[in-house]
Amino acid sequence: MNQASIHRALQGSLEKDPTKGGLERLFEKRLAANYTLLQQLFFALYPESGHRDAFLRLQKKLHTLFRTRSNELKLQDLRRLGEENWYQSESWVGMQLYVDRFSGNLRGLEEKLPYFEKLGVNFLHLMPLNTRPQGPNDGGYAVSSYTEIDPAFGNDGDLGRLTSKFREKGICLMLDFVVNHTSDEFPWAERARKGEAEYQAYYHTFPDRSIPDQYEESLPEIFPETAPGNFTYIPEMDRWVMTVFNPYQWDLNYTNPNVFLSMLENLVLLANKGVDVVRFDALAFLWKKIGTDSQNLPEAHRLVSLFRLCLQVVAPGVIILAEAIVAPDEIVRYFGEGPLKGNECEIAYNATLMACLWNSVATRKTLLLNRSLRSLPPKPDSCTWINYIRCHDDIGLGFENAHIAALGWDPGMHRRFLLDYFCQRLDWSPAKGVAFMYNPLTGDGRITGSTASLLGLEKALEYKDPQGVRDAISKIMMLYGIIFASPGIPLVYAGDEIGMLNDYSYARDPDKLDDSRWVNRPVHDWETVAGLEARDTPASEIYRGIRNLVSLRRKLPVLADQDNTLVHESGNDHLFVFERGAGGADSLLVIANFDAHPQVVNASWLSALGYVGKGAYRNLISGASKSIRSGLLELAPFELLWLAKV
Ligand code: OTU
Repeated sequence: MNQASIHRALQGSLEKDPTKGGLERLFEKRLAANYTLLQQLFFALYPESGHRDAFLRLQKKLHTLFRTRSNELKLQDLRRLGEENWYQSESWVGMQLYVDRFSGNLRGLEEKLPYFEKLGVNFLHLMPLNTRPQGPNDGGYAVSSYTEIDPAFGNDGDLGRLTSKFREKGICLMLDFVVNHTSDEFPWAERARKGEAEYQAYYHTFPDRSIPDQYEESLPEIFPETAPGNFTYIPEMDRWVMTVFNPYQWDLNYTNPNVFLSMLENLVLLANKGVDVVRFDALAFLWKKIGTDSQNLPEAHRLVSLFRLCLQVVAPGVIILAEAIVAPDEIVRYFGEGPLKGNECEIAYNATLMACLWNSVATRKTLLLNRSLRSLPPKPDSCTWINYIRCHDDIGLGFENAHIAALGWDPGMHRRFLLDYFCQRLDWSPAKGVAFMYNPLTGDGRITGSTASLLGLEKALEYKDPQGVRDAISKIMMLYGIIFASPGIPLVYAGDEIGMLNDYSYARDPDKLDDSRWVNRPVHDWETVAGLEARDTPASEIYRGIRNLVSLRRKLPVLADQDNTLVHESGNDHLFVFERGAGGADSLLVIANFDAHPQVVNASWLSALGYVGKGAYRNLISGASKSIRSGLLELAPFELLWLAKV
């Protein structure tokens, strides 16, 4: 039983009109319910002997922040908390987009609401809107204010109007909370640079290289090509500052309780703008320790849980997404463990599924996918996934070497093959991906590129290869059909719904040319959108396919994430087979063929599961029943089936 269920019980007894004193009293009840855990977490991070006053400041701050939250949002909190685990519903379908590249600005986005409604998207991840340096700014992840909107996107009034429209239409809003670092133009950084010791203590700063060098012995590099090392010398203050990401992104020092208290305020002020899901960016990096890789440390988990339990006292209807693109076993830990199980993040990116799907595209086999999914530790029943194919970042090959080796492959060679396959180093590969942070010394590297370009559409159009075009479209629909049927919220990366290809214009922009992730951050192609209904193009076929998946998913309550997923061994290494709601009348069996050749599965097995009867099966995606002429059900190359019980 997690704290959310305690709060649900607490509010159950609320008087009819909660705004009259009820909410105020409810705040006290919520604080009391979380108090013990809050105190344990706080003093575990900031020893009581030296931080009693900071804990008192925390309690006062929570009360003040509660008062800053509007009654409308407080009532939404009550409703959300009352709808137990609302975020696990099959009704959610998400889209991730850059407001400027999709619609110019926030006002432009308001005009695009019909586009989302027509497609069926009701969950929007808007990329960072906050003010950022004018030059390189990591796509907005170099934050110069956590509360001010960059004028390029609009202002608070525009966001306020948009979020109230979202609430009206039942659209869920996710915004980033870049919790690990600020830009070097953030007010705290400016004051640190001017020599104010109080603000130098907001970051990890050092007078010389002795401690940075100790850190470097075990710290990996995130951007080895463009930002080697993890520390940057700042002449104005004659000190080194920790910069795990880019030199203009200064890592915050959470051993300083003032950082936590200030960032908690920034978190609540962000939530009070009408945000429903807060994406904790790079939360794996929050706590640093010499002799470790300073990722996924226990203190980082305690810190995230402390944020979570504080936010819950003030705004229990707002939930947290863990952006932890790390090893599979580590990701699940962001849902909370032990007494913190279900008290850390409600949602996490399913980076393991994403990476394994791309591995299956390259190998046409599903062995690693099945093995990795099977070995994922179970997640708390109050948590769920964001399932995605592509996002604004690179594809990290985040699967375990042990699983690769268990399949008889050499992990190093296999990773090299994947980079060669996706990054245009194998002539026969249809993929047109771009290498990201490739290190020729170690062979390490990541991959970027749009879904359509990575799956062969770009190359097929280039070479006027109709079969290649058909295969690419089938693969796009197969991958999205898998995530639409998977437990969690499917997230469409804006542009994928119309098969947008790589955008190479970044190579002409001095602020972007050394970050190939920009190849997959296109300006939305509204001209293609205008022609979707009229013409029969790859874009219109993909768009109709995605829209069909959205509407199908909404009609299938079995797709809600009720911990009801079973990965089957089909006996065919090219097929990925999983079942939702096994044993129930409304269950769904998903079969995906990753091979370029037809593949078969034993019809008597499917019949025993209840999906083949009288020699036929019902595929919900095509809406048609199909008869089987032999003892085998045949799948075309890259075909995806959603089978209902017959
Ligand atoms: C996250 O990145 C964001 O998604 C990236 O866009 C930012 O560059 C980065 O943080 C810094 O804010 O934190 O858990 O491989 O995919 O760093 C991993 C590069 C992250 C990013 C990775 C990711």
